Amino acid sequence: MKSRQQKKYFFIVLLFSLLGLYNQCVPQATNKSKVKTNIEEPLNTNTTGSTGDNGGNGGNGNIDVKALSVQAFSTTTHNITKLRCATCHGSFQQPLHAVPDATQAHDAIVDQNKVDFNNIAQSRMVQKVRNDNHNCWSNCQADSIVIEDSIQDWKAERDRLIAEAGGTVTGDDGGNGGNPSYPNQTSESQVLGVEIANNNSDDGNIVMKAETAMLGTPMVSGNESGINFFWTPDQNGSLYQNNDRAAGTAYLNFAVSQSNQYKVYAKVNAPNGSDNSFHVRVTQNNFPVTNFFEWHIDVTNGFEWRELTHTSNTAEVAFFLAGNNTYTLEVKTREDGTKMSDIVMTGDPNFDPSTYSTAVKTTLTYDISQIVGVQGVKFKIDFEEYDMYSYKFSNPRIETTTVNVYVKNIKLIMNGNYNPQNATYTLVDTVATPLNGVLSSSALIALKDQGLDYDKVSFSFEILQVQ
Ligand SMILES: [Ca+2]
Ligand SMILES: [Ca+2]
Repeated sequence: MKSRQQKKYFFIVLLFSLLGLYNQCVPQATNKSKVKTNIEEPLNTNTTGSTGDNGGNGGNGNIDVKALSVQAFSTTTHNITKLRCATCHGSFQQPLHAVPDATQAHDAIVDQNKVDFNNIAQSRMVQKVRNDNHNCWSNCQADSIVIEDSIQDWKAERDRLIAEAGGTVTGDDGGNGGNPSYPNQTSESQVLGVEIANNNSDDGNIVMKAETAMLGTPMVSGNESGINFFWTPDQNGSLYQNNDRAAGTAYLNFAVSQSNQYKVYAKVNAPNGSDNSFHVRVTQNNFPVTNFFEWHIDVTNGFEWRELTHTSNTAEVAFFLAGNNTYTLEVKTREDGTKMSDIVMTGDPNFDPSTYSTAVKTTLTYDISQIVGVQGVKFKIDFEEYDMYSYKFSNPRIETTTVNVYVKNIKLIMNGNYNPQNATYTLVDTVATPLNGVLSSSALIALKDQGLDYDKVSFSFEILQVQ
């Protein structure tokens, strides 16, 4: 029997599906934040107060800074959101910054750090429109300026009201000013989405996601049941030669750290004998590194993993790539109607795609020399986006070349706060040595707080000292 929570979740998904038919309000990222909020509701109660007015409460005696901020907001940015964003963010779409109630709309922005009063241009509310072209109402650049100006007015008016009430603004947007402090805390990571983009770890398998491909028409992107792919839509049953300029091409850049013989696997949808082939090759600076492989794919049932082969004989393909180089994988349409999703290039002869997670992984690295008092000591932990709602952390380790380090009770701090649900590494009680710095073999699955575009993490250690 379904629990009440499951029914509620199902209803939300259904609601979003229906709404998605009528408007553009339901991009993936926001959809998940809606669901996340429902899951996490009980957890947020302790953070609301601490982030408060971006740390602006300190030292103002009995002046209610937040009330003044709401008052200022109601005559500035709130007018814009009510006018331009209410269709979605005024009713069902988190953050609810366009609802009629000024306090609720204000808190939706402030408590989720959508505005940075110290750097208004960098505020998520501005960036979302300026860089992400998020539901602009006219020209995205112009619209982002309207939002930016309104936030400037909001801040100026708020500060004026505070001054009028006899206070001063202190610790304005000190970020974590109101957050609790934790022992032996590392610096914060960058926003996790940036960490992933900058620091793709290489475990010998190179993952390429369809959604990162640069596409030349008639190759286009698509999404089915959450699976991103590219394809040339099946139109005239066309069959293209590999030198046909009319064929669509997907270009995927990748970096190789280790020299090796590489094989290629891809998750493909090849439903029948006329929709089941690609041309594939590797290039470097537009020069071919391999010839084109003519990949005839065994017909699939939906998306399935297949290994790249050559010609209708399906000869096995492996090719040498030199390490410390960047390359491009070119996937060219042969038969239209064939779809390609995730791709893995592997130097592992025993690679098994069915058990491999194509989530893009990265390693978070923290310099902890200041904490332990010895130069060159680092704390590292692998990170990936686990699913729509959660992150996965694994393989926490200390990198030390000269000293042993005693490590006890590690806490994951997300956006300045520790969530007791993320207690996996609090059990750590071990000594890391230059030969073996592994701290735990367990993985920690942590609920997202505000998503890849916002969340930053640091770590705290009850004990972290040279032994
Ligand atoms: Ca076809
Ligand atoms: Ca065929």
